[in-house]
Amino acid sequence: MRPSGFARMGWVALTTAVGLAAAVAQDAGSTALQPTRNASSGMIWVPGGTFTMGWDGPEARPDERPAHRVRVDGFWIDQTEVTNTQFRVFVEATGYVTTAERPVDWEAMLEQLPPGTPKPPPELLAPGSVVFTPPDHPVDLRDFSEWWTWTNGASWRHPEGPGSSIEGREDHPVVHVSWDDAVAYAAWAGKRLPTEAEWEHAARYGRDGERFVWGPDLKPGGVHMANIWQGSFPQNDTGEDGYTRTAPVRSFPPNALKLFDMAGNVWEWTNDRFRPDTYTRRLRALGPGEPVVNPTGPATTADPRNPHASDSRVQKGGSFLCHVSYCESYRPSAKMATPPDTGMSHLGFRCVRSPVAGGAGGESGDG
Ligand SMILES: [Ca+2]
Ligand SMILES: [Ca+2]
Repeated sequence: MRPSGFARMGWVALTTAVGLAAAVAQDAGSTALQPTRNASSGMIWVPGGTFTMGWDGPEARPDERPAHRVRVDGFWIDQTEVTNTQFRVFVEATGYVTTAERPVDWEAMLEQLPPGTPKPPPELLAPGSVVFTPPDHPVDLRDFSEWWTWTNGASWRHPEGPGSSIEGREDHPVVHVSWDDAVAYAAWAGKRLPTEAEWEHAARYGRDGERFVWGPDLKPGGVHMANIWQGSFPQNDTGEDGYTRTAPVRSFPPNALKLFDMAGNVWEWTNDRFRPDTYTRRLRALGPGEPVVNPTGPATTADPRNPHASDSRVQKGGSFLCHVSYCESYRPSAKMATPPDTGMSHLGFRCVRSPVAGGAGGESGDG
């Protein structure tokens, strides 16, 4: 069998983090008085506002449609993706062990697989993660197992597997972190993961209704605006933008809010559950002309790529693997969905913080 759709239902590693979680910081005060940058924590204030979420252009996939008006309250957001150095501080302070560093719980994983799936060989249940391994020839783009390989020993410390390390990549985004890992880090830091709406609002800020977070053209004036893929996917990345695989955060121009890598470099976990019909369902419950206010995603998952998964979360922003011929997911409306126990070579995160404690749950009208 293929390694399970790569789902790893491991230990839901919140116990440590919950015990250590700082109370949500009280950056309270009126929005008008909020400073624009919280230098001590590397966060940027995102003013609340109304924006157009989703995309109706010809390149939009069904899960990006229909575009609709959304209003979100103001919040703080990390200026960069969480780096290896930042994640190391968390691990050293807490002793946290990531999902990829733990053996796979076969009984739990079985719940995400078709009934009767045979137990895989022991090496597939040993600690590991899914590593991007480019083939040396053109492949069928419908079969992602052509360029993803389950690799024992791969983790945030060893991004390409045993023998690789993050030495010299201290300021690169951490990768091979599951959603559970990201939530644990956020709780420890007194932060949380963004909703998809918060993430897209911050990404689009000042560029409402544009195709990219910087405007309508992929390379304005010939300048590379994001760490993505050039060449033939997945066998030959020419690295014309300066990087194959991850780049140090802050390597490309920031968006209007001075946020880096809101397009490309690594995908970023959000808190929202995935359904391909989220926006259709959202608008069904709404009167004409009204914006959706602070949406938090559907209460239940339906992920066609992981049909047996009881949970699947949304990622945003695309990655160094995105290319116009394959996914073009460096557009701010694009998204990916992954079970929360899975990490990959191109998947990281950044955190947000509410000015007052916020709640979580399904959107009204969902269920
Ligand atoms: Ca690149
Ligand atoms: Ca990114």
